[in-house]
Amino acid sequence: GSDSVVLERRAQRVAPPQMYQVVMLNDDYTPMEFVVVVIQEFFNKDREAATQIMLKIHLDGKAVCGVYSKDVAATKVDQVLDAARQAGHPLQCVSEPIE
Ligand code: NFA
Repeated sequence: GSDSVVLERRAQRVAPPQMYQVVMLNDDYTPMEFVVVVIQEFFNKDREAATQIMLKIHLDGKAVCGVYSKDVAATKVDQVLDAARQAGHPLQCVSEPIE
């Protein structure tokens, strides 16, 4: 009957994809302005939001810059590390599964 149709549709429903947060770490050497520009460029934040995230990293030791699918999060990490290395800064970031 119509109840079994509902149950079958529930059983077929797939789990949502695991999401990953990209966490940026503080260090003593990377200039604040560089961090703000990187957050604006790769995490699609305006200057005000990027500045707030940078200050949270500076004060707390780390902060979440964004939440993405696994592949996109890994690409964000690569982009940040490439930009930091090219500029000669030790800026670090990692992606980690949420929950
Ligand atoms: N702590 C760095 C400084 O004082 C700024 C910084 C912020 C570095 C966020 C890394 C991440 N120049």
